[in-house]
Amino acid sequence: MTENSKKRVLSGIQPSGNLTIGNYLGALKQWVAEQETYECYFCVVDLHAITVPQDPVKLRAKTREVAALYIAAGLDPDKVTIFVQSHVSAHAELAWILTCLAPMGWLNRMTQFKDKAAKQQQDTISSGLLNYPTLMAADILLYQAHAVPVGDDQRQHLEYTRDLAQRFNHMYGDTFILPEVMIPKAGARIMGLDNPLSKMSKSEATDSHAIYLLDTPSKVKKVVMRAVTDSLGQISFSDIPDRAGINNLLTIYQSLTQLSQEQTEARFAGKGYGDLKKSVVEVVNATLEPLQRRYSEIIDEEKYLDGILARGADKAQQMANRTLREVKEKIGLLPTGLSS
Ligand code: ATP
Ligand code: LTN
Repeated sequence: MTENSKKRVLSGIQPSGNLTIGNYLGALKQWVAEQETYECYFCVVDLHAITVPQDPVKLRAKTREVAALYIAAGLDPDKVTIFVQSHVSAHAELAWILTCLAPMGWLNRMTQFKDKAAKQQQDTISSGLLNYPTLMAADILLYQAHAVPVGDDQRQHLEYTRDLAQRFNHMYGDTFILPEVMIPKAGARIMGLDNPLSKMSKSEATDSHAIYLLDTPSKVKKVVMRAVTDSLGQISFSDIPDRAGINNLLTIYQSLTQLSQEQTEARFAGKGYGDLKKSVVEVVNATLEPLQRRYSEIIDEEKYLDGILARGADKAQQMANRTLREVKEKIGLLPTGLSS
């Protein structure tokens, strides 16, 4: 298939902390699998990260770190476009245009906003946090993405993106492709190891909450061996809340080994929770070892990484500006008169 006849995919991760195994299983792992089939755009969504307070020095470092992890996880910069969201100003511009079209009621319903706002002091919640899904819609619609590979928590934001695209198309004529959400069959929602009823999240502060992609083998072992389970002693998949800890460990194991649920359960027949935890430690460390090796090669090669991001921004700009020009024309913004 030629580049132009391929369907397009866009996705992104916020440089808001250390990437977790949840980010890997819900997002990165599917991205790597899709790079052969789709024309792919993967961005580090720094403008999303600043919807909550960030330290400027850390934000810059995390942005490079996340980009390096994209490559270390297996994305090939010669096949996919890797870029930093704020390097392509069309994102912020389209986000503003869509903000003027987005009913407040739609935004007020977003569960991620409610969850994140609940964790902050009322008077410090930014209007950017409320508008976050509109920026995400702009990210996706600028590239006329057919599909968006994300974890389960982003389903509602994708519906919002489609609704907004439909609204624009209805008001100004067909402009945007309506993107489909692409959720992995296993690993779409990895839960916290300290609290298997809440989603594993990179901005959660506690020590025993997550497996981070750059954790040492001994840190992985410590956090997995401490993971919350139950006292039933039964190793099987289950959606009963009391069994969420075991379900989560089995899910991590299953997603990393690519086994079916049946095969996974069969592997642990007659075994105890300690055996399951040890096996999870083994597969996690076997996955992280080559990723971390590659990461340490890339992160110190500043020129290599910056070159990839510069080329990525160039390529992304071409696509994004084409869509933005069309949008501006349709809504009646006066062109500069300069041909670009
Ligand atoms: P934050 O805590 O800063 O909100 P996050 O860890 O939830 O961050 P995002 O940057 O918002 O991560 O998400 C990046 C991608 O990773 C999204 O596609 C999201 O659905 C996916 N993802 C995040 N956490 C998980 C998880 N626990 N399980 C599966 N997928 C996840
Ligand atoms: N909102 C997403 C991150 C994100 C994203 C995107 C994902 C921002 N823009 C565009 C897919 C496509 C999240 O995971 N919290």
